[in-house]
This record gives sequence, structure tokens and C-alpha cells, in this order.
Amino acid sequence: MTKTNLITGFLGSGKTTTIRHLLANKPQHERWAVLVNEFGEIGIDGALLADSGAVLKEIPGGCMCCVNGLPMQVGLNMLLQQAKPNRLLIEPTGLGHPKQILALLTQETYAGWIDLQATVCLLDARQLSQSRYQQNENFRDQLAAADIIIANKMDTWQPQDTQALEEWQAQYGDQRPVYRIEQGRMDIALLEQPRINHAVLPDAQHHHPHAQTQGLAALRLPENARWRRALNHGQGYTSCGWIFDGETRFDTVGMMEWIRLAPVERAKAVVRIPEGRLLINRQGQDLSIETQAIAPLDSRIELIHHGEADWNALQSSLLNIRLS
Ligand SMILES: Nc1nc2c(ncn2[C@@H]2O[C@H](COP(=O)(O)OP(=O)(O)OP(=O)(O)O)[C@@H](O)[C@H]2O)c(=O)[nH]1
Ligand SMILES: [Mg+2]
Repeated sequence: MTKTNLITGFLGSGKTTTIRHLLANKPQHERWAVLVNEFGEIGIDGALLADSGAVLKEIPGGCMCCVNGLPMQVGLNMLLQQAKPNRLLIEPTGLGHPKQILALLTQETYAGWIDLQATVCLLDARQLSQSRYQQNENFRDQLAAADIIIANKMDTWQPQDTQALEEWQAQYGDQRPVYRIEQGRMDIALLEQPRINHAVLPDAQHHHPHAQTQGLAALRLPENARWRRALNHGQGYTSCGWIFDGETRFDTVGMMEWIRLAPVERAKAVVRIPEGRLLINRQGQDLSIETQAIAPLDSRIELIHHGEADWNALQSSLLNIRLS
């Protein structure tokens, strides 16, 4: 049986950062796998987790109603049967609703395969006092479905955020533990906690058409194409992602500035630069940048915003920071 944890949390709360931390601290003799589903069509979290020593399966372009279908099950079955991992960590999209995925994991089919342990929900306490998050059904349901709450990004909180967290815990905590951490550094032993919370969640709203979803096809470039873009929308959010061929290189400083200044809520990129690879991850003002000497096979960029953004204008400036 594969011990399995769902790692939930709203967009940019620190799920991938936490999974990277957990993988870096896993028992050496154990094989771990990660199943990651992103809202954006161009998968980037996979690249962020690539060197972490885990067996990785990415399912891009979705929200729960879609991933609960075939791609999710195929990905899950492949991981369980081929990799036979000791532990599986599942990162659903930050805009996902946990009900469907918990229903899938507790299906009879998986009874002999999956030992479902604690569901861990990442929370950025700053979001508790913003009505846009408070009123978001996914944000609330992710917290309601959790066994363990990990309040991340402590370094960024003001006294009113700590107070909002304490108030939230008193009102909705339901005796569940809330741990305060930074940079996803949660105690790995918490994963062993049992799943005890069987909160009855409402069904997710299913009215979010995927007009331009390209699914797995977005991961590949058509023959002879230098780049393509893919859009997704749902739950009041839109995403625009670009994938560029392995020959395309970007100006390093230009790319960092483009990501920093893009007028969107969430931005991620793994791109080829003259020095090798540039990884940029931005949620609001939280920004992390890494460079690595090994060049990536292609370049991927993903932006996510609540409501519409001027993707064409962003695309024009992006195309201008390519090096010839
Ligand atoms: N200041 C600060 N930034 C953090 C912390 N933890 C994560 N971040 C940053 O927050 C951003 C989002 O982190 P991710 O781990 O990618 O978040 P995620 O929940 O996986 O995001 P999605 O998969 O897009 O929903 C990144 O820029 C991280 O570097 C923290 O403790 N403090
Ligand atoms: Mg992530």
C-alpha cells in the first residue's frame, strides 16, 4: 500500500515549496512519488520538482471537475502500479476543490493500493483578511477538508495576520492543529498522521467552461513551431502560458523584470537563458529566483490572474526579451 497525502492550499500558498522540503528530508531508502495538477495549461511545478528525487507525474490544465476524469486516474494508476512508491504526495491545483479528489482516492478501486493519511492544507494568513479569498469557495473548502493546517509564509505576516489566524482557528479550527512555518519547512512526521476529518463538503460548482483548454497537447510544440500559447479559465481566474522550443533563449534580466512587473497575481517560469536555466516563482509580491547551469529542454512561462488580463500586450513584451 502506498501511504498517500493530499497537499492542498490556495493558489501560491506554498504547496510545491513544501513538497520540495519534504522530498529533501524523506527517508533515503524510501521511494516517493508526486502527482501534481496545475491550473495553468503549461506545467511548471514539474520542472520545479524535477531534481527532487521523486517519481513525478504532471497533469496540467485543470480544475477538479476535469482532473477527476480520466487524466487524473490514468496518472494515478500509472504511478501506483509502475513506481510502487512508499509514499505519494498529491498537489491539486490551488484553485481546486478537494471533494472530488478525496472521493476518487477513497474509491473501492484503490482500497488495496492507497493508504490515505492526513490531508495537509497550506494557508497564507494574510489571505484570511482579504474578502476575495474569504469568499472563495475553494479557499474555504480546502481548509474545511484538512486534517492539519500549515500556516506558511510567517515571515510576511503583520500582527493583524497573526490575529486573523487566531480568530480563524477559534471559529473554524475544530480542534485541528495549526502549525506556523516558513518556506514550507513542515515536520515530515506530520504526514504519518491519520486522516480523521470527514467533513461533508458541498459539491463544487461546475460552471466553468474550458473554451480553449488544450489538455496534454499543450505540453508539446507542433512540428516546426518555435512557440505556442495556451489559455485556461475557471472559477473567476484565467491563465495564459507559453512554451518555447529548446533553441529559444531569453535575456536574463529582461525575463526577471518581465515576471516581476507583469500585472497579474501569479507568475511562474522555467526558461532557457545564456547561463543555463532560470526558475522564477512569484505570488503577489513573494518572489523567488534561482539559476542553474543546466539548460532546460524548452522554456515555459505561466501567468494566472483573477479576471482578465491583457495577454496580447504581455505576449508582445515577452517576445521582445528573446535573444536572437
Ligand atoms: N516570503 C515567503 N515566500 C514563500 C514562502 N513559501 C513559499 N513562498 C513563495 O511563494 C510563492 C509560491 O510558492 P509555491 O510553493 O509555488 O506555491 P504553490 O501553492 O505550489 O502554488 P500553485 O501551485 O501555483 O498554487 C513562491 O514564489 C515561493 O517562493 C515563505 O514562507 N515566505
Ligand atoms: Mg504548486
